[in-house]
Amino acid sequence: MRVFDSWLGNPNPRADDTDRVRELRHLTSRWAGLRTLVTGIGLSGFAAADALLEVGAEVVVVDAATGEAQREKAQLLEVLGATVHLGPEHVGAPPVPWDAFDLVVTSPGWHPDAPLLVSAALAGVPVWGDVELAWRMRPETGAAPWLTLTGTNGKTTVVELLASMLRAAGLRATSAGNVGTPLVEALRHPHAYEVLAVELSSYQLHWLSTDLESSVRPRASAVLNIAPDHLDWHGSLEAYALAKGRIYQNTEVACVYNVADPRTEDLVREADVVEGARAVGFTRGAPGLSMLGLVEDVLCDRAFVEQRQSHAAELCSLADLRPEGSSDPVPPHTVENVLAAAALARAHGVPQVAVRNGARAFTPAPHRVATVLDPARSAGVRYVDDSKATNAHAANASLATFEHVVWIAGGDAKGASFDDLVRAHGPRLRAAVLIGRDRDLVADALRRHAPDVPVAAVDLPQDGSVSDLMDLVVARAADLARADDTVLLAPACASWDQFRSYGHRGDEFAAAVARRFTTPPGAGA
Ligand code: UMA
Repeated sequence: MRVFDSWLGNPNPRADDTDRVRELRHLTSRWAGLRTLVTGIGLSGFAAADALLEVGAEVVVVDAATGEAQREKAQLLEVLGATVHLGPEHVGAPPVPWDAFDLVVTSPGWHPDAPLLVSAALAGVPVWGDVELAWRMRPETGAAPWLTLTGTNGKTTVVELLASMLRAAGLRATSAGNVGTPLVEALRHPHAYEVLAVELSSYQLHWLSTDLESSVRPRASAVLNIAPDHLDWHGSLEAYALAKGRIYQNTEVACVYNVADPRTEDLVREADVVEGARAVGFTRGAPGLSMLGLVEDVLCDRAFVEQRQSHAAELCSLADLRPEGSSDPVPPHTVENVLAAAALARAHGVPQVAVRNGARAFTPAPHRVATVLDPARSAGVRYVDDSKATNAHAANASLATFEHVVWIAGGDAKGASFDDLVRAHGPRLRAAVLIGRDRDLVADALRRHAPDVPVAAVDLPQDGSVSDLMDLVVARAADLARADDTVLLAPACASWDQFRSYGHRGDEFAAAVARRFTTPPGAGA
């Protein structure tokens, strides 16, 4: 047995795959009788246990939680033949000695230093994530190829854009993975998909098999960007980046990287890929050879065209990326997202026209740089909800979209610092309205790097609700804004200190804007 001391830069041990586990390569391998311990009964754990039971494996499931959702799922799995242990007392050590197990399949949210996973490694029992399991459960022939992507921000948007482009090409495609549908579930869909658009988190990438040769082999793969996030889970930015870089491993056709983020290109350079796989960049500038990029207002491809030495193929224009009838500026990161999705789609042979039709058909999920009130109805000021900007990297992208901004920021900073963000955007800030637990961190950065920017701090009123808070925030922002400015909710922080979620925070903002600017029926002149 070999135990990795520094698997992907992570200090936690990891056991190599055993012979019994190494032979599991496709759906018709010898799954029957495989003795598995599944950790977690959430989305991925439930799907993994269900799939394993169907192929005749012996399945034990453990989960620290004992809520109604867990109990219901436990009952279902028990009917199918699993043994389930719920409660914190069951997640510190295996329910029976480790020699009763061949494999642990872990849910991505389990930390690598969870005592159970460390104990499995020390006992020589390999641990896979649900993504590795899904890969090994593909049919031996005719399996749908995977187009995979990861990144600190933009993953969900790009995976949905990619799925839209694949469908526009007439392919039976869906998005799966971190975006919500576990991969094992997508694989078992009764009407098999022809190709999968796969979003992978750094957690999921961490738990790929140590047997790299048999592990996931994407047709094309992309890292969109890398910025500090989830450092508590991975231990360091280096370990986080290395986990992300695993996505390029075994890529067959194209490793897609972000020209503006050299770390992503470095990861391609270090990856062990299938012979013939190419590095393909995407850029908001003019594309070099083997890149997709922007020339004036046209998104074009100089990577997947025959005469790429001298030619670029037109994919779509900026106008195709705006909602029908909208005159909103196209945020720079939207261009990058479309180019990244297009690179993955083109690597799979999707024609130019389908890239354009897929981009046009795509509707972004809410709370992502969404205009909630047209300037014509609010004294020339645009109100924009980017509540999804829960870290500085994401806020950076939306702040870069607008010329003069009244910035609404603050919340749970998750240990981050805001110096770089304020240094980059200070000159275009008209004012800042700050909320939430860590608002002083943002205020301090403003004081250091943009001391002339007026700052208003808004507290939750005593006995008031978050709706009252947002009314005050919008009122302050409206007072500070001038015609042609944008009032931008891009908090650079998580919302949990005051709101249920970033969605809740964005909804409250939009509602407060509507209350302030919508004339009640019958109140008009
Ligand atoms: N649990 C324990 N002990 C632990 C940790 C968790 O018992 O130490 C149990 C919980 O009680 C719960 C279960 O494990 O019952 C949850 O497992 P999980 O956290 O892995 O969550 P799943 O429901 O399986 O969802 C996971 C992804 N969640 C995480 O990575 C945290 C989902 O991504 C993903 O959509 C889903 O698999 C399907 O693939 C969500 C996410 O927040 C959206 N991802 C992070 C992000 O995007 O930043 C990485």
